[in-house]
Amino acid sequence: ARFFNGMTTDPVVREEGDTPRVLITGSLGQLGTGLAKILRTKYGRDNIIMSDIIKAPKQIVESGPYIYADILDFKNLQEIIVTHHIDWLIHFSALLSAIGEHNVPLAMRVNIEGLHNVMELAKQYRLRIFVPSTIGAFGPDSPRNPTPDLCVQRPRTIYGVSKVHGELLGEYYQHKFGVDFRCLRFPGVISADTHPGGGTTDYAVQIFHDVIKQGKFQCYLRPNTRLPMMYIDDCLRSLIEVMEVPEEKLKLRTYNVAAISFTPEELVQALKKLIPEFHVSYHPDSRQDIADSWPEVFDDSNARNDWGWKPEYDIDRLCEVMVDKLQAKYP
Ligand code: AKB
Repeated sequence: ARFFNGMTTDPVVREEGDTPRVLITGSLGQLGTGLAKILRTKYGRDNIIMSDIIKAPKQIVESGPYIYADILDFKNLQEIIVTHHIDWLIHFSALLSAIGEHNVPLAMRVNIEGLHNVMELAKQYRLRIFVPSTIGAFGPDSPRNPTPDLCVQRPRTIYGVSKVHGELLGEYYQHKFGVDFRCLRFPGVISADTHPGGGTTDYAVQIFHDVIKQGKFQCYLRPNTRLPMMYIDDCLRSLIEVMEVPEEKLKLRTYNVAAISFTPEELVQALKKLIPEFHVSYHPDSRQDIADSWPEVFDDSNARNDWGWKPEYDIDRLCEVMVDKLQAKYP
């Protein structure tokens, strides 16, 4: 038996092409439910384990395996990996940018200590691990239009600091221990079925709900604040594509992925093509300072060249699908 991280038994290493068994942490957030649905169709319902620390709604529990997993409890995580024969770990648990600023100690625990736990697990159990990063991993000294993969980062939020730490630690574990770490920097993600929580880009989701339900919207960013954004289907497709790409194609372990960049004003204009009458007012708050330090346009040419990334949703298509879905939800 090989000596492996203090254990004398060989870890079971999955063969390329085997159906992966996947654990998703923080799966009740904005991305987990949609990702689990797609992965279950591809790899089988029971191979995708959703997890979080709160009780899930009935439809989640009925849709496939859902378990309790606390990313701060290393032993609990070890037990889950072993019991469920996990091969891939998709680590979504995190506090987003705006809420992180209001609870820095909690953000440090969840975003940094939690990450340490999952990186160690990936090393011990030879997991392929995905950790999302973000436009928020850049800061006021970064080139903002366009922002390439490799440049000065130096973010000013605890969220951004924890994400740069995640990128660097993952890349370190990859070259030092051979951990199959994969990471994408996502723009603001826009979805109709699930809500983001505590982010700086959330206005671009909220506007659809408020305009459809109340015919008005109050925006916490100035009308000309340009940020990179992406519809959830593009986001989840990029994640699955980067998880499935053969290792030798990955020249980087952390890639920018981009789709659209717009300002609140441009989103309002695009939405007015579908819903001509609604009222918008602008009252910038502390999220404006965060947005002002982030990229305006993301350069994702490495993802496009290395593994064929290509977004499908522009601003008009994004508005059409959001309005269709939310008008059906709030008739
Ligand atoms: C946030 O606004 O904090 C997130 C992000 C861009 O990472 N949506």
